[in-house]
Amino acid sequence: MEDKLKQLWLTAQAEIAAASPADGETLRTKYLGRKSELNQLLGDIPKLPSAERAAVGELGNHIKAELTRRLEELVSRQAKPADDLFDPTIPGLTQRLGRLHPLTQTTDQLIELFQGLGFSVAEGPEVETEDYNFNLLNIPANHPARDAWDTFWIKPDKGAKERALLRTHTSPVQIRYMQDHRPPIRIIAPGRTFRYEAENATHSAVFYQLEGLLIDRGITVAHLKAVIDLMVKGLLGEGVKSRLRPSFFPFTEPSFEVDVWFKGHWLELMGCGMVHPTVLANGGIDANEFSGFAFGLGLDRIAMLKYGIDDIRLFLSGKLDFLEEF
Ligand code: FA5
Repeated sequence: MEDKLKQLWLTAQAEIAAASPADGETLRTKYLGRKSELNQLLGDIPKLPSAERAAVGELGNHIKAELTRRLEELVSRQAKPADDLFDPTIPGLTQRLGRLHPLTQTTDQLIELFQGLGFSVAEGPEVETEDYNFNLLNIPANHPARDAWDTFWIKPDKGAKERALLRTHTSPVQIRYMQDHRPPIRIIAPGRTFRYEAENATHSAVFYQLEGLLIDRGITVAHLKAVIDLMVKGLLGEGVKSRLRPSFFPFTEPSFEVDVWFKGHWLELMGCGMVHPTVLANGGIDANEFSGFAFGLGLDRIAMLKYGIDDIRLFLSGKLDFLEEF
């Protein structure tokens, strides 16, 4: 009896699973009707020896209850007209659209601005040699100016002739470009830079710079100042206060720092100056014939000003609620 019940259960289950709602009534008669096999088996239970009766009875009732439930479920599927499943008032699933990172937006805007002035975009490697990052920029080993760039050095391969590092600024692109091109030169070079520095609201160990380099005959500080003014105003607005402050960089002479007034204090935005004759010579350019200016601005800093962000660390935090504001 127990085997018969189990066999019946397996057959019924398979048939119900494969059935369509329209078969519901037929199957109910077949498996639960008065003349069904199940009903007959249940009717025979009282004839069993008393030791088996309880267990078989329980199995029989369980199968009956389960078949009833499954058949009801099968029929109820039919009860819903297909149209009910489509509710046009439910809001659609919106696609989450990606967007450009605020630093990318700022970079793109600067590229557009400078392309309008006839500059083109150049690039250089993030892993640099000591020569390009320092020596050829007039910063020899042991020069105190190196202290301005706390450097991530890369463990040298055995037999390597030169030390490698993560570039501390985008200025090496100046030399690389001069070595490959003759003046007139007008380039910008945006890119990622690295410094072994303690991080705070305005300093990050990984940040972005945009280098600018213009070389031609008769270029003076007046040209530099005009371009910087145009850039600051074009990006941050006509009314933005900025100042040029005398400074020192080994690769420019004279050198300046550009500061912008931000939330009650001057924020250092960029370094700049007239390209040092030694640097021109290292790039293969005759300093008697040509002169030029260069600048290196902090892209994170300028994006902070533009969007009113007060902590630089947010840029690389990967926080979606921050990124979705732009
Ligand atoms: C330089 O890196 C020079 N290469 C700039 C330059 C280029 C001068 C060409 C002259 C000619 P400095 O270390 O000051 O300079 O950095 C330039 C700018 O990068 C700073 O003004 C600042 O805006 C940004 N910056 C520097 N350090 C950080 C930092 N840790 N986090 C975020 N921004 C930084």
